[in-house]
Amino acid sequence: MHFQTAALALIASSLPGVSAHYFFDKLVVNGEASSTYVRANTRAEKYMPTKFINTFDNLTPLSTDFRCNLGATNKAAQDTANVKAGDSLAMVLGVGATMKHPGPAQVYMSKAPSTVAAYEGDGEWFKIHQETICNPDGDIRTDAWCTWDKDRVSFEIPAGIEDGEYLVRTEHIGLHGAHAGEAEFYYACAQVSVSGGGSLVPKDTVKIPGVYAQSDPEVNFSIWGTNKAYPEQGPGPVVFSGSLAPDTTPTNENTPSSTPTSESTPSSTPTSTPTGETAPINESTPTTPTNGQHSCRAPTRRHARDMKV
Ligand SMILES: [Cu+2]
Repeated sequence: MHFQTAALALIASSLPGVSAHYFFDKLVVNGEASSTYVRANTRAEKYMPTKFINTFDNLTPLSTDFRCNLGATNKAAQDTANVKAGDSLAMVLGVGATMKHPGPAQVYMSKAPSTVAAYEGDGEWFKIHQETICNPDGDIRTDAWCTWDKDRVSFEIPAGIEDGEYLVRTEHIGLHGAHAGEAEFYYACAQVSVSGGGSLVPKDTVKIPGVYAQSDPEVNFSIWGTNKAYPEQGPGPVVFSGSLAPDTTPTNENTPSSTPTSESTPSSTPTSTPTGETAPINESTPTTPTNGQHSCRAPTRRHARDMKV
């Protein structure tokens, strides 16, 4: 339910122990959810997102701890999950939260040189899963997104990857503030040991940090006003298919007529750093979102609408 007045929201935000925003804290293996495989972060308020600006705990997507979250890059989880290549897994949000922010989800993996418990994620990362728009007729501010109101991101360990120990990083990006440079990143790492795999080494790899720039159209995107289509590839690199056929050979003769220019900032997206934290700078942006979207700009704000009061 939505709060009608700021006063009520303020009261709600001061309630102790009430969850706001969200965090991934469980890995589902063979149908069983366990938090022992997931690296815990050390945030004072661990459900708060990382942002490029007006962030929390001084963490941004350009920080080393953007790999696994604050304090979790060099701190092992309790356990490492034994999984098979091809297995279906999921990462689940804590405290019964659901992803009630519009935006995509991604899952990345990075192979540890030895044990994943000792691995700080400074190697190559590849994307194994991506969820963007599932319901094109839906509202891009809410239920158009595959992730909308779900409590988990489900994915498969690619069948062809090499055996070994890996970090698995699941991430959801809330885009409601992205028009003003304030995309919200929610992410955590699980530890897995893969067996039964193949010999494929993914090519489209990235470093974390480094996977996103603030000007990337996928994270600098307005869901307000007149919407453009969300970039199909999603944030970061292309998804590794895990198949034996290299995906470098075009399967039809219609090669793209032009090199995508998507690295440049879309003209309708605000490119300047917001001058203030208050009003969206796009005039077509509703000043008061009416669908339950709140602004997460001020560090003191909470998700009043997520609170069951
Ligand atoms: Cu938020």
